[in-house]
Amino acid sequence: MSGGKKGGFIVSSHLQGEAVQDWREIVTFFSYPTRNRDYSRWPDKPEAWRAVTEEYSQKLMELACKLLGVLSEAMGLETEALTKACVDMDQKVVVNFYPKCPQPDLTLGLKRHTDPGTITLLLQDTVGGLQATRDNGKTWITVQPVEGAFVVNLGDHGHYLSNGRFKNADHQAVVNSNSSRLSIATFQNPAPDATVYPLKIREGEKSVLDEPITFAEMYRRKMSKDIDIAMKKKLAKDQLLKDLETPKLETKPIEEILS
Ligand SMILES: O=C(O)CCC(=O)C(=O)O
Ligand SMILES: [Fe+2]
Repeated sequence: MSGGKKGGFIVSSHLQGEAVQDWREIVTFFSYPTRNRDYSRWPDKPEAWRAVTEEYSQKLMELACKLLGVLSEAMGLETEALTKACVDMDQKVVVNFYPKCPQPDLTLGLKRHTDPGTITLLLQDTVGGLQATRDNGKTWITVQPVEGAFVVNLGDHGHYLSNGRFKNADHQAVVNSNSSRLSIATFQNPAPDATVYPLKIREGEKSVLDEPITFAEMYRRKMSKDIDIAMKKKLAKDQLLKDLETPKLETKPIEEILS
């Protein structure tokens, strides 16, 4: 299998030119809409994998829609409002494998980010490593694994549709030197041409978006911002390495030199 837009096996980070790559391997596949299923990129072993995965995808799609129904009602909208705004719901499953890392302080399994889509359901094993921040990265809270439970994350799309009422979770995954870790993230996203704009703006509120845009455009802007940040970090790191390599001229007080 190969990586890329249609799914497959990918080692490490997806952003080109990053100074520090993610310490993870992923298998990803697109499960909804069903016409997007490219079975040639789905693992063919073990044999039951495809049937189990299809059932899992369907069950998670149902659960995600149920949760979006509850959130729509919490916004004072009809139950189907959020799923309707997604037009044709898209689902992508990502199996994250984080190998043991001999020097976990030097890297991250998955760098800090928000998920771009509407709602993510994450199943994690008992190792733990998912962290979230509410104060822009000053402190991190570990999301303790609960066996058989899903972590529910709202993504950027969910954030915009609710006009910021539902926060997009700012999160990362750390690695450790004792055990490898596995998590399965199931992302529910809107169709690429779905409109991104708050469904309801309450009195006295300002829209979090200046104008309606498509989800494809929202994603493009997010990626170009991420690539820009990655490039700046890489430049800063290269400069630091260059500075460290340049021999330093010893500075002495003038009296010492003249004495
Ligand atoms: O592995 C985790 O705990 C986080 C995974 C995640 O955030 C993602 O795949 O977007
Ligand atoms: Fe994530």
